[in-house]
Amino acid sequence: MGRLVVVSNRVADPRKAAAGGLAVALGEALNKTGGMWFGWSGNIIEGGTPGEGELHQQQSGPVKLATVDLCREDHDSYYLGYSNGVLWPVFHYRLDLAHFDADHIGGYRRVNQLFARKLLPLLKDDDVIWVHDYHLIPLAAELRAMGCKQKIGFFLHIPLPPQLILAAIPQHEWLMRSMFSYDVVGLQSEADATHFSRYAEAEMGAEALGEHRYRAFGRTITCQAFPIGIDVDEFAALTHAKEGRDTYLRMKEEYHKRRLLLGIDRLDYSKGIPHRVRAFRELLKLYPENRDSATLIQIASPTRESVDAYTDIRVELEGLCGAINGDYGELDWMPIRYIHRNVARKRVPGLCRAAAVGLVTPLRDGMNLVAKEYVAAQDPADPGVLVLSRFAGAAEQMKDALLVNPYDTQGTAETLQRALRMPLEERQQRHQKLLAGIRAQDVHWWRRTFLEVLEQSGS
Ligand code: ADQ
Repeated sequence: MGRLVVVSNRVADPRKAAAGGLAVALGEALNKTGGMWFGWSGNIIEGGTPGEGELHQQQSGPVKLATVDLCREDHDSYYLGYSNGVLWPVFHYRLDLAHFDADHIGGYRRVNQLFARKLLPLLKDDDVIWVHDYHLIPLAAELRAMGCKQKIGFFLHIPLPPQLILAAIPQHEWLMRSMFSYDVVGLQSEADATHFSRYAEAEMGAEALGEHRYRAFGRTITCQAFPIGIDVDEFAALTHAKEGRDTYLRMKEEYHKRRLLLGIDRLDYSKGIPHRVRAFRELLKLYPENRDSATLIQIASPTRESVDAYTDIRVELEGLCGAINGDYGELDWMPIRYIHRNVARKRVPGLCRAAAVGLVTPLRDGMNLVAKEYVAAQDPADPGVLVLSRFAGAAEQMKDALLVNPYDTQGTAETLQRALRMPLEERQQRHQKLLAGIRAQDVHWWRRTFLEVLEQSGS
């Protein structure tokens, strides 16, 4: 295989300790091939010229990090306006939260063209390019228009919604057509792959050739599910490392009389956090014995705070947690500990291990890695129970979790009660199966499989 070139909105230095599983897994492949990671630098240039941006290049071991600055206008329309104000809500089935502002599409196109212009001269003939996520859907089309002949793959980390939801985006035909400039389009779940296939056949008259291959606009592409995983061994090792262990012991000491339920998410409306908190309130109401034993710890890290919908969800959640603590709290017990901060990555495994129940209840999620992290961190001899939304991509693989419909408050509360009371033997059996599943399809499997299919593709 030639050199791997990864392109994503943000670039992570794979050698930095804070890098998560994805950066580490891609970093491994980049290290092997002496590749390049290309994306936005994170710099916003006030008063800069739209469509222009300085390129920075830096070597990190064998990997080249190449990044481009964005001017304020481009950043606001490409990143805040179109990527996070249109694509993120619509792809998470939230048409009500989408703002279809005609100015934003211009910025989205401009930045994709800028990336293509800056990337093209850095490419070698036998490079294999792997583009990530919704910010960069038209990148391959822009690169092809400039003469790029290399293999280009695309992986969408978020869900791909059904045809009639996608069709609400005024530029849906242009967006979906641009996927045909890739050689391989990777999606998180079989459900997403079905949505692609229906859209491609119904809206674009694509011909399904079998074995995940589709032909339209004079090109043949492969589109299939490659469910992303985590680095299970790395995560389990972090559970036993100093910070993981210290966190676990501290939690056990602090909450020795309590059963912990844990939620860890970015504070995003797709994660269903208020629904989860309402289900917890229902648990306290329906099963009062939990009032002096259960505690919900909800850690929600700040994200995209300059998009209005994110301010709204924060206000809603704070009101809800305050009300429940006011209604049910005692002098020596608060039912909910809500923390609006990021927790250091090395502490997350210890937190997960200390929790009797892991709550992963998004309203819609491409995959959700926290579900897999929770399982990886458990003590196999006395594992906790994963309560997982059927609307997370992870639910397709993790059938041995307790699956819930997060919109059904009472049903979720009943499942929480079941999780809290589950006998040891059943917990062990479920955990064993879940662990085997996330091991078989871990992040290395994901990267290998995607790159093999990309390597073998040819149109
Ligand atoms: P995200 O929406 O960011 O990712 P997720 O898959 O849950 O969601 O990954 C979040 C990561 O950040 C996990 O590793 C988690 O431990 C960590 N994290 C979250 N909140 C944290 C907090 N408060 N403190 C510390 N760490 C925190 C997108 C898609 C997902 C898809 C991934 C990968 O939306 O569906 O699974 O990409 O493809």
